[in-house]
This record gives sequence, structure tokens and C-alpha cells, in this order.
Amino acid sequence: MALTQDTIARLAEHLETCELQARDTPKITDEHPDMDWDDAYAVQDAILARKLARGARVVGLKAGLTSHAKMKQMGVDTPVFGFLVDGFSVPEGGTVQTRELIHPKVEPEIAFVLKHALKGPGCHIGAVLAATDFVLPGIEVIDSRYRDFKFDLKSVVADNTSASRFVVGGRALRPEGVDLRTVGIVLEKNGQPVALGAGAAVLGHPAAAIAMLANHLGRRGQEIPAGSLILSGGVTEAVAVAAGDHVCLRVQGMGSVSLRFA
Ligand code: 0L1
Ligand code: MG
Repeated sequence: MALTQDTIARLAEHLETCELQARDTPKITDEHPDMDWDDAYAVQDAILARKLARGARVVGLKAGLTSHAKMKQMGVDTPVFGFLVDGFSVPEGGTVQTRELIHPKVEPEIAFVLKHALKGPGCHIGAVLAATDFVLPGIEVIDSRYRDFKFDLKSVVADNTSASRFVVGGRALRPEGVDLRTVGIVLEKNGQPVALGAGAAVLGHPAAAIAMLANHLGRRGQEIPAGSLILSGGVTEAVAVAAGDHVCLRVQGMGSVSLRFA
């Protein structure tokens, strides 16, 4: 690791304060160009520790930048992983307060809920499907703390992969009840389709993103616990939203889930 524990704690405080006060910041690698991957995840872990110390609860995990559309949009080439806490969760059909956010965007996602823990290395799509209780539609609201969403991957990891809010809903299906490669999705904003795609846009199969997460955690001596909710990553590019917008995700055979922005 290139950063001291003091620097990691300072960066975590800085990024979390930006999150809580809806303030943007230049990317942290501008000041710390030597930051390595372990430092980046250590800053993310320190942000989680701050939230847990205030009574937050981890309710899930996320994979991000798992589709070529997202990677191209952000000019990066590797998936990243983050955490979801209870305060990020919005009820189905609920309202997100845009004054609490900097520059929110929405992503159409397939969410997995596990009945068994998953641990890498060697985790693959088959193991993920065998461990999955059900899948359901989800919308992730991302809100990078970096000015104008300008960042590199290490800065994004430190910033908990832009995680901000999420909603899941619609119809939960057993994984054997749906072909997640060919399942079609339509994201609507204010009643108009704004993004279309199919599950295979996520690494060929959304379960591949969950396997990558398990393998990533395995390298750190961790696992995805049974019962976890995991967002597998945006199927399409992220779509900017503002106060007054209504967003609805329709997933073939899995119903719809929606959010409002006030
Ligand atoms: O969930 C995501 O795909 C977002 C990952 C972080 C990059 C971004 O803010 O777009
Ligand atoms: Mg996402």
C-alpha cells in the first residue's frame, strides 16, 4: 500500500462528507497519484466503517462498470465493487430527494438475492445460479462525488463506486425461470423509453458480475454472505435525472420498478 492509515482515514472522511453534504470534489488521485488498489478499497472500507459506527447496516453489495456501454461512457475498462447500506434503499415507487445528491444518474440493473454464501476463487456463473434464491429488477441511483463524473478507477473504488440510492421491485423470479442473457429491459423517463438492452450486456450474463464479485472478495479473504442483495451493474449507459423526473424500469417477464425524483 502507498498511503498511510492517517491518509486513508482523511480521504474517507473527505469523501463521505462530500456524500453527506452533496458537495463535489476533484478526484482524489490528483493529490495521491501513487494510490494503489489496496489503498482504494481501504478508503472504501473506512467509509463503510464510519457508517457502521453511526448505526448503519449493510444490506447488499454492488458491481459497477460491468457493461461495455458503461465502460465506454466512463472511459474505463474494469468492473468495480462497492457496498449498499440501509440508508441507500428506497421503497418501490418511492421518492429520492435530489437536494441530498450532487448530480444523480439512474442505471437499469438485475438484482440477485442469494440463498447460500458465495466464495471465490473459482466462482463461476453455475455456482452463482445454484446459490441464487431469486432475481428481480432494480434501479441504481449513482452519484459520483467527483466533479462532473471525472475520475479514474481507483478514485471511483475509494468513492464506493458512486453508490447512492437503489430500489428493487417488480416480480422476483427463480433463476431457472428466466434466461438472464436474453431478458429485455426498457428504462423509461417521464413515460419515454430512454435506454434499452438485454441482460447479456452485463459481461455476457449478469451472473458473471456476481461471480467476479465473489472472486474479488475471495482474494481479500471474504465472501458474499447468504441473504445478500447484489446489484449486478447497469445494463445500459447511466441516464441523468433531475427533480420532477419519474423513472420506470421494465424487465421482460419480471414486471417493473419505479422511482420519483423530487
Ligand atoms: O454502478 C456503476 O456502474 C457505477 C460505477 C461507478 C462509475 C460511475 O459513477 O459511473
Ligand atoms: Mg450500478
